[in-house]
Amino acid sequence: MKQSACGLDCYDGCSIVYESNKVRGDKFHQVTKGSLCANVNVNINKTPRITTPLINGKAVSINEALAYAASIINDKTLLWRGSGNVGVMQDITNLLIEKVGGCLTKGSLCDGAGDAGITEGRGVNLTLPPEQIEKSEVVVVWGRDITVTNRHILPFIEGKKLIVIDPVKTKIAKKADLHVQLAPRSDLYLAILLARFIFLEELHDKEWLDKNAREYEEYYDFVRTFRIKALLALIDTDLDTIGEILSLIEGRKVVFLVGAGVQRYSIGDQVLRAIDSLAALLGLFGKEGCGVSYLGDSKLGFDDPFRVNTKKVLKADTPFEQFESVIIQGGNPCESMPDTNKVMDRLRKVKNIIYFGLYENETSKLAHVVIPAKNFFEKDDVRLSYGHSYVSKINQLKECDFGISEYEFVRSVFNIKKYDGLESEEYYIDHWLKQCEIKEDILISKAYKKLPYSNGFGKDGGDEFVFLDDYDDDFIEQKKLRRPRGYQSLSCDESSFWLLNSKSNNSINTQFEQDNRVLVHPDLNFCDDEEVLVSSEYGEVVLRVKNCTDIRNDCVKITSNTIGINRLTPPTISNEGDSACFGEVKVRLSKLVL
Ligand SMILES: Nc1nc2c(c(=O)[nH]1)N[C@H]1C(S)=C(S)[C@@H](COP(=O)(O)OP(=O)(O)OC[C@H]3O[C@@H](n4cnc5c(=O)[nH]c(N)nc54)[C@H](O)[C@@H]3O)O[C@H]1N2
Ligand SMILES: Nc1nc2c(c(=O)[nH]1)N[C@H]1C(S)=C(S)[C@@H](COP(=O)(O)OP(=O)(O)OC[C@H]3O[C@@H](n4cnc5c(=O)[nH]c(N)nc54)[C@H](O)[C@@H]3O)O[C@H]1N2
Ligand SMILES: [Mo]
Repeated sequence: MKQSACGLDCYDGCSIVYESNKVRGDKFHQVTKGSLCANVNVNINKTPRITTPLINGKAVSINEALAYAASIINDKTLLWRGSGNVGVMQDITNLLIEKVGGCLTKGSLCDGAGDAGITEGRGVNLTLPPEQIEKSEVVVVWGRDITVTNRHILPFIEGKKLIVIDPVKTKIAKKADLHVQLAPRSDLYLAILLARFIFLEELHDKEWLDKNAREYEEYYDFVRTFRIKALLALIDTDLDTIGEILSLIEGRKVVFLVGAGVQRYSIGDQVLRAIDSLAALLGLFGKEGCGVSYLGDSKLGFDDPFRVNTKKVLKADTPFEQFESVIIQGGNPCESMPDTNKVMDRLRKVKNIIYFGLYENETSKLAHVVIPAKNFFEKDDVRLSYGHSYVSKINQLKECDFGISEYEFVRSVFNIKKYDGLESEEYYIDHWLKQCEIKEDILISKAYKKLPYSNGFGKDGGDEFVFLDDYDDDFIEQKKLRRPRGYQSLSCDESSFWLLNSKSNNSINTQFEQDNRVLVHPDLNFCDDEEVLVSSEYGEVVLRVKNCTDIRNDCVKITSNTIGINRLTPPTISNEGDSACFGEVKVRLSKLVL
């Protein structure tokens, strides 16, 4: 029996047990407690792998591919790394890029905007331990599709009062005491409106605020500049619902489980900051059974041996064409980046693309050099998590005679180029492991705090919480929100729909099963399985209709494993955090003329 952990990009970071060629969950793991999802149990094994190295479409040996790669990696090289595997050893390629004077990326396709907002308000983004979630009385699931993306949290919230805030009636919303099916992109305004009523009804925790966030009177002035009626219309809710939310959370131990869904917008940082501000008003930081959980900064507090100082370009809007060679490692930008048409145009201008990955996809098809990688079953690594603070050692469980690990890739290129300075693989793995705390054989991250922010905010504690104090939203007309009269509904016109992004059970982003559906409300009068052209100002894609009463009739929903979804999405970069804004777009639907 061997122990290891799943390396896929997910909150849960399951630890696994391997016995007689079978993978199962580890029932002793503090969070994931034994069950595994289909992705790590089934889908990863049935997805065909790239097994042959290629140079310009011709099969070559791995040594030939590496020699060629080494000859084209230089100071005009960009490394674009995805999150196909979130083990820490993925970042070892930074050392190669530093050595050749190449370029890396900054920002994110994922949680960067929200993370920036959290950092503005709290100073650091600490993970709320699942043990605190378990101690709460009320759980607010806010733009997180937990039955799909974070299912191991479910046992921790069982039996609690449940509020779900999501434009989609998700599986968890169907079980909730209250589902607020708000308009997309209105969470900032909901958080502001709730704060306003908390002040009005004097529900704020003055004792806590006087110690930890003394500027709350200024926040009251700020939230009062918004018109209640305009906010209600924008959120598409009413005063009864606001009252219901407040009566459920008043005086209770409340946890907000905030997901990436609320912040896939230019204002994503403000959304998280407004939600944090709401939590601060209620005094929910640093207390048992309370807090705001978001995707935590898993590397916080660690000395990172792969942190390097290189040039960086945006990850979400990458100027690929400025480079002579581009290495794509553990990612699939031709499907996962926003504005696919622009991404493809830019990548086609690159002389040499090296694809270092597991599966054939739109990105590998464009590559000049293909290098098969090992998956997380086939190499050693260390797994941190953005959902909890437990650390797992990833141990090699299986052999792979065709692929190479990221360490082996870097080692080979160092050898070919006669570079020195690379330590052994064990050295780096140990470097991460030895920084962890060990409690009863369990590895715990440096940043673990039993009660985050109980000593105040900021890097070293002791600071105060900083309320949202500025407001900047170009996408909607601000003056209508703040001017006394003349407000018109800002939701979409009848022929355009918000694009809702979400994840699916049988895929992790673009890995494993793919989809070809657009979910629409039956009000729109499409037939199931009918093909429709979905278009935006950036591009178009033909998808099959699935009627669904769980979504609002001003939205369509497409999951992130749908080929072509990103032909529709904008290259917009969030105001803070350099993040992609997959949700900030309206699409049209047209019947296909036969
Ligand atoms: N099975 C599976 N699990 C995964 C993944 C996967 O692909 N498959 N991906 C992993 C990754 S990379 C990530 S980042 C996490 C992300 O997982 P989550 O944090 O759950 O984020 P999303 O899946 O982006 O969106 C969650 C919810 O946000 C809602 N939403 C969309 N727009 C809005 C809005 O404006 N306001 C509100 N309130 N809600 C909105 C969607 O309807 C959806 O239900 O999941 C991880 N886990
Ligand atoms: N429209 C829309 N687009 C989205 C999202 C959305 O919600 N909507 N979500 C965004 C989010 S949250 C994320 S995190 C990104 C993810 O986007 P990417 O980071 O591009 O991840 P994937 O598309 O899953 O591609 C992962 C690839 O990594 C490779 N891989 C897997 N394991 C390994 C390994 O061990 N080594 C190497 N070398 N390669 C490996 C596989 O070949 C796989 O094709 O997508 C974003 N794109
Ligand atoms: Mo993500």
